[in-house]
Amino acid sequence: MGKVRVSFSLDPDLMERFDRWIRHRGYTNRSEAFRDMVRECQVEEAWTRANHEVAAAVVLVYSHAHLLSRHLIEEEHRHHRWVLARTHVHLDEENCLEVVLLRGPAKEVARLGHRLISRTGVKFGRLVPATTGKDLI
Ligand code: NI
Repeated sequence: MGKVRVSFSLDPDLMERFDRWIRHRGYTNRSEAFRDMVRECQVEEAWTRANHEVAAAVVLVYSHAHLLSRHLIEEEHRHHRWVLARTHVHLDEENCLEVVLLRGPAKEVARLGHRLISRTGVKFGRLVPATTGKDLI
């Protein structure tokens, strides 16, 4: 596939910060960093379209004392169409870490993710928006 050459101007300070940032991230050149930034914009944009198919990871930390596992599993069963997989590890005597992988229309995936996170007893919850990768180059 051919490439398009892009040139744009930036303040020297901003360029310096960008170069520092790409070094910290482990990029070896500006082009690869820029490509990833554009892909990130694409993923973000896809999430604004309700029916667009997306993937996501929901990260949950909770105390198993709340019988929360059961509620979470019930919720996942109710929306099994969107649940790809789940992983549960016992962090210590009390705490559990769970990662639920979802795939489906952005609206449904976001709704289910937020429903899991907002359950009483969840100490930490994050919906990590991802992509099925189909539309990315
Ligand atoms: Ni556990």
